[in-house]
Amino acid sequence: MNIILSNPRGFCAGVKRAVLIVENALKIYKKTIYVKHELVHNQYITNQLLKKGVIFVEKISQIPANSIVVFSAHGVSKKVTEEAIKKKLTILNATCPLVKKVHIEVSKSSKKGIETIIIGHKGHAEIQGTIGQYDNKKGKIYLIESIKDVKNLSVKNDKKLNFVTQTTLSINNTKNIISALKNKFPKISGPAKEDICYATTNRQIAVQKLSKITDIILVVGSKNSSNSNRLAELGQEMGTFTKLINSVADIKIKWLKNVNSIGITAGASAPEILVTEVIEYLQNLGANKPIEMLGVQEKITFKVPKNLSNKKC
Ligand code: 2E7
Ligand code: F3S
Repeated sequence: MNIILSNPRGFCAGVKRAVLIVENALKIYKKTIYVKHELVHNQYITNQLLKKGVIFVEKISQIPANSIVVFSAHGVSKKVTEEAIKKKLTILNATCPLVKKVHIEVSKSSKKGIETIIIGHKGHAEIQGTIGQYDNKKGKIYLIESIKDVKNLSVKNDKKLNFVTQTTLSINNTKNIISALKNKFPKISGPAKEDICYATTNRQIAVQKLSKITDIILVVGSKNSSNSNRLAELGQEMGTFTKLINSVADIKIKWLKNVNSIGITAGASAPEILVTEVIEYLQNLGANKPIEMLGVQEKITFKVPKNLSNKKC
């Protein structure tokens, strides 16, 4: 059995930055660090931080006044920021800079009263944060998830309309939704393509390539991780048996029957240690030394806020 490792895989620059923000905050402040939502959607990372004393909360009301709060990489609404300020919390913002960019777009549209359409998954933390940048009561922001939603959507003024997207969507699916939007609202403005980030794009391109040379793909990532789910969906759509696994413990031996070539990738929030554990397990079953599939080299880095470190991550 051959093991082929997807490239790129695993941590993106936004996740590296978010993890470093919390780790540095723990060292610098030597106080309880509260994190609003899961810092990133990965059970292993969450458990590691819990062990270090981090407290995860869903609401600002759960945090005592004057404490330190880290906003998760997925970003928060304006209301949440205001609530945190009101409570005199020290805010360490781990919102990914690529999400921040989308926030700025929505905020600009809101100020101008331009109706905005957001393509994304209802209930996801990033979507809640991005929708929450639109606070103009006269204008409106509409969430759509599918082409069917485009058909059912009606806006007040289709001459002044903008769209944005979640950063971790399926490239193919989003392309089709945007085409439908542009057909229905020819005057709509938005990003040149979409707001899907470089890491999501690169991992999807790689998994597509991986699916052509493997019998089965294991995607390391947690169940609530949007970008990891999109990788698993894509592998399956490409016709390769693909499973999303939280860790090596999720692997079922029956999946490996008659398999010659097994592909492994990891979502943007999944640490490499989990991939290593999967490789070790497969090698114990007799698999060959893993082969790294060639792919795009990612050079993007994001700085952590100055008060936490000058280091790049
Ligand atoms: C923030 C953003 O934590 P994740 O699994 O998040 P998703 O959005 O994929 O559920 O991955 C890293 C990440 C991706 N996007 C963090 Cl906005
Ligand atoms: Fe940011 Fe994309 Fe990662 S939005 S957190 S670089 S998956």
